[in-house]
Amino acid sequence: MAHILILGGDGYLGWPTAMYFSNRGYDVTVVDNYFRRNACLELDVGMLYPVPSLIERATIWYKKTGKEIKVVIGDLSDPEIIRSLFQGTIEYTWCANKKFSGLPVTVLHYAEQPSAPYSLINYKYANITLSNNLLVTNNLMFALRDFSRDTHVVHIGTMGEYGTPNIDIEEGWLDIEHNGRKDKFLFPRQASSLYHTTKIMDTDLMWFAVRMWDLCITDLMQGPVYGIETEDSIIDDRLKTIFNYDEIFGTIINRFIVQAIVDYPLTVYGKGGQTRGYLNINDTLQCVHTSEKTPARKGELRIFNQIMETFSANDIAEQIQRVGQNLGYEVKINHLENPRKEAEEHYYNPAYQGLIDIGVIPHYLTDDIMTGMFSVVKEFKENIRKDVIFRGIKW
Ligand code: USQ
Repeated sequence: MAHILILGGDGYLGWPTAMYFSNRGYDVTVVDNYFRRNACLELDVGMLYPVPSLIERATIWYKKTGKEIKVVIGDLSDPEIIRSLFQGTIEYTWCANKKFSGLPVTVLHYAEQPSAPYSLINYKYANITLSNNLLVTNNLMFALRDFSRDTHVVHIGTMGEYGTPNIDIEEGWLDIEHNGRKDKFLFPRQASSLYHTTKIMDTDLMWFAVRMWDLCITDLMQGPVYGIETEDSIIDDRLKTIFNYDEIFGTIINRFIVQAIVDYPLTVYGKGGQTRGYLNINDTLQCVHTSEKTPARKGELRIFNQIMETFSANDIAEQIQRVGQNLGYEVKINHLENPRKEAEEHYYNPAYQGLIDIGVIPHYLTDDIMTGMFSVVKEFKENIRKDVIFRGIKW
């Protein structure tokens, strides 16, 4: 069984990824320090439903499927934790069989503070974001250099690295001709939050490690993800992923569906022309799996834009209003003063063919998919707290 190490295995994407690979015959180890849960508690952001601990979830998974997901609770910004995962000296917090799985064939790196608003609450949260995200990535690069240069890394980057330039966005790289000479460089990057800036810095750290030590890395520039259920979570309600609808950790589509259900006018920021590339959580799993099956070459930093379609904030609000009204909700749309500093009307034309070329089949945000999300969220309506939906964290 191929060993997959998932860094950040307790988060919105990490836990569904762990079940997905476990169900498909991989030997999975997850590592997490409960950053997301602790931050949700500290900042009192609420969640759609309580989520069992990682150990409880791995135990439920084992009982239901007979498959083991090994769990390590540890802070990956501590280099010794990452190194021990490669050296075989790690102490598992939970596993059914105590045997070390050996060097990972692939590392999936999700272990980052993922929220733009969190990174701009104040200097303290900015520093937590910078130190966690950069140290984890750097610790991973050195562990690979020292113990396992052939391990393929799949890192979740962000489309936000590119910002919203007035030219077409390529997949990671740009051919440049200057004074009659040609070369290929990382596509120019200009993020509009400190969180997104750490992802630019991650790409730079990984590109350095690839050039110096011939590592093999795939960096997936992902857009905002939506969705709750995955094929693997439907066997038990307690296996559902962490679902946030608050201003800090919730992303726009998930937030708007929750807002529609509790009759909270949809919080479109500013003019609502902000356009991004979106994807279903199930397509995140598919993209990561397809990247894992067709790894980057040694000495290659391979970059894909991981989105399936583009929408403006207004497009999303209008679709949710239409679907919500068909379901009997009275959905209002509100244009709030934008707490973020971002272009509200801009050119946006990213390329996103690379993942399709290696076999990904896109799924789209249809009215049916939205209706399915409404029906899951509705079950937890009583838990929804209106006070956490908008607090106005300013850039
Ligand atoms: N927006 C609203 N109203 C809201 C929430 C968001 O109009 O209530 C707008 C924002 O102003 C922004 C867009 O919707 O223009 C997306 O915002 P978001 O909060 O859904 O996503 P973002 O902050 O960009 O970050 C999310 C994830 C992050 C990931 C990123 C991909 O939290 O981890 O990297 O999406 S991307 O946006 O492509 O950079």
